This record gives sequence, C-alpha cells and structure tokens, in this order.
Amino acid sequence: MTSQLLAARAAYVLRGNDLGTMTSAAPRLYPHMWSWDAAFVAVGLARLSVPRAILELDTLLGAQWGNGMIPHIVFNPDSTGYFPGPERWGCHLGVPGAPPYPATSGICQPPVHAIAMQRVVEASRRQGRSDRQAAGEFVDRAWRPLVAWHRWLATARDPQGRGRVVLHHGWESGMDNSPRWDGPYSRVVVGADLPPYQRRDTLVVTDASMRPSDREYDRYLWLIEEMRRVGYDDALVHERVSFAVEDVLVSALLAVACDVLADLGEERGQPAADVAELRAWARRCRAGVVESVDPVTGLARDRDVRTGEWLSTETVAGFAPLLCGGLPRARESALLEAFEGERWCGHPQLAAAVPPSTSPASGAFRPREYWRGPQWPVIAWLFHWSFARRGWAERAAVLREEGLRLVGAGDFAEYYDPLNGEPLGSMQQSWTAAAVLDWLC
Ligand code: 9WN
Repeated sequence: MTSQLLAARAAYVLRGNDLGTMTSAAPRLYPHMWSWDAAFVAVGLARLSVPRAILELDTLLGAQWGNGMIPHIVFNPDSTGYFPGPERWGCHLGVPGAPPYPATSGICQPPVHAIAMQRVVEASRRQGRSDRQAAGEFVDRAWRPLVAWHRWLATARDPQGRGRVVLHHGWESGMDNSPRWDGPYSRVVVGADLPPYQRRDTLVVTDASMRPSDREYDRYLWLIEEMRRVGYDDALVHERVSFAVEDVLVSALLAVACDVLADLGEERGQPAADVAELRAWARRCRAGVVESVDPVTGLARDRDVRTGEWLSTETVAGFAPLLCGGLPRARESALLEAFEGERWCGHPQLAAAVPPSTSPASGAFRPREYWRGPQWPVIAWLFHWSFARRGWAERAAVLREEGLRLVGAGDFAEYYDPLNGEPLGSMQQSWTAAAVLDWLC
C-alpha cells in the first residue's frame, strides 16, 4: 500500500471513530474515551484538523477530577458496550471531586497529555494564523488543569517524594496484564464478596488467549471494589488498596511531560512559579527513574510498594531512562545498545524492529497475549518521538520505518504478534491510526 493510501485509511479510521466531541478508542471493544488514547489521538487529529485535536483534549480535561486526576475513561453516554461501565465504578454517584457528568472511571493512565499538546502546537505552526491562535489559547486554557494533573501525580501518587509514581491498578500503567505486575497481582486476594460480573471484552475479541484471563479480571475488579469502598480517597487508597507499585515508565513520562509543559508555559508567559514546580518534579522523577536501574542488566525497574522489592521482568518499561534521560553517558549508550540488540528490537525472529512489550528472550514472553509480548505501534511511536526529541534522528527514523512496516497492511490493529506481524486484538484502533498519521503526514 502506498503511504498516501495508508494515511488516507488512517484518517478514515479516526473519522469513523469520531463521536462528536470525543473519539472512541476503538469502535467495538472500547466505545468510550480513554485518557492516554485521547492524547495520542489528538496527535493524529492535529494532522487533520488542529481545532478537532484541541476539542479532543478539551473534552478529556472537562472530565478532570477536583483533586487533579485525569480519569482513565470518560464514558460516552450513548454506549453501554464496555465492562466495567459507570455503574461498576460508581464515581458519578457522589464521589467527592468526581464529575457527576460525564461519568468517569476512578483511576488514571500515563501522563502523555502535555506531549500531545506540544504536538498540537507544532502542527498549528504549519497551518494558518487562526489555528496558531487557537493552539496558543488552548495552552493558556489547559495550563492550570495540566499543572494540577502533574501535581496530583507528583504528590498524591508519590507521597514519599521518591520520584516514582505509585499506581494502584495495572490499568493505570496502560499495560494491564504486563508480566511486570505478575508478582504484585499474585498478592491480591480477591474477596469472597466481589460482586458478580460478566465480561464483554471476550465477546468482541473472541480468541480469549489474546486478552487477560478470567483470574486476572477477578483481580482487576477486586481492586476497583477496594477503591470504591474507600470512596476513591487518595490517602485511603494509598494506605489500603492491595496493589501498589512504583511504575518506572509512568515516572519517566511524567518527567518528560513536566519538561514539555514547562517549555510551553515559558513560551506563553505562564507563571514562573508553576514552571519552576514542573521543572522540580521533572528532576525528581528523572532521578527516581535512574535510581531504579538494575546495576546488572542496566534496565530500569518497577517496585512493589507493599513488599519493597524491585521488579525486574524484562519488559519495554525497562527502557524508561531513554525517554526521560538522566543516565550517565556510558550507561545510556549501553541501554541503547540493549534496545537495538538481540534481546529486543534486533531479535532475529522479529517481523518488524520495534520493541515488543516483553523481550522475546525472556521466559515471560507470550507473543499473542496482550501486554505479555505483542508489539504496540503506539509504544513504537512514543519511543520514536522521544528519540527525535533527544536528538537521535537516525534512531527515530528507524523506529518510524519499522513501525510503518508493522502496520503497513492497514488494519490499524491494537497490537501485533512480533514473530509474524499478525494483527491482533481490536481492529480500527484509534491510537494506531493516529500514530500512522503522525508518521506519514
Ligand atoms: C482497560 C483503550 C485501552 C488502553 C490500554 C489497554 C486497554 C483497557 C481494557 O485498552 O485497556 O483500561 O479494557 O483492556 O491496555 O492501554 O488505553 O485502548
């Protein structure tokens, strides 16, 4: 397929998933707005229409909680096709700080929104004056909400100031069933009083082996129950919820996002005190990520807060320092070598040289099981964007080329089998189309 046709098909996917003021993450499996999906979607939309990209982010920010949290799902009121829906979360039913409308979930996702805002601003610079003005006004309007979001992550979710963001659900990492979380999840004891439920995801993706197992779902639902029972109160969640991990990838993204936001704020003359705070959070998170690096493997590690252990499964999160920087030069070069080496992108059996979610050389690797092995185009995009930002133009170009090789057939799948390139999970996934648009336009 030519690049032009692929880009046209990507645009068609985003238009098809457009619900008016939000874009569904995918038409059937995810008929609502997801937080980090919305950010990536805005990156793609900015190539089609800057105002539409801004609207996407405005909708998301419109659902922000009073404490600053951007919820991981903003529910489309016209769809009931996803479980767990608003009733199971119960957030719109009087949880302090949660908006009564639109209904939202009660957890967060990775903070990539400032990155999206920066891409929208950049896209606007290639357009006419009205788009540039709209983007500038958007930065001004979104400034307080985004600083509040970052503040919540840097404080409520890092109460000890370790520089690593604490998550209370695997869904908050965006990498739901990654083997990173197997240890912490194994210690989650599902209560006998877990209300019964019926999954819907396996009605859409009928090959159940591509999705998390029922046992995993019980734990996911139990964590929601635990949070709901303490009214989603930040301090109580931190104290009582049985899953608590320091996520190194989210921490690296927060570091980058704080710097990106601070840059935009400086350009727009936003308050110097806010900018200084953002820079301080960026420094602290960068240091937290660097501190997590395993001296033997050189990969960054998550940490189980409940047991204090470092978690060193070989997943793509191990490359978090490449996103945020901060490593001494020799260690950074070694990490880049590992990224391109035969345990990762250079693995001889890969169909496309982009990072799989888990190393194919690891015992935890499962090529078709969701975040346990498949390649996710959006993750390739994230590393591509970071590498370009860090001045590694050639490496960024390779990721773009290989990412496009992965999605070249135009299915815009959610994820791909790294060993044969088979598209898996949901098709017409919005963020896959968005990554392709950004790569091609
Ligand atoms: C739970 C929407 C989301 C992505 C996540 C991905 C998946 C949801 C699910 O889909 O998670 O949040 O039901 O599996 O893991 O990264 O944001 O695309």
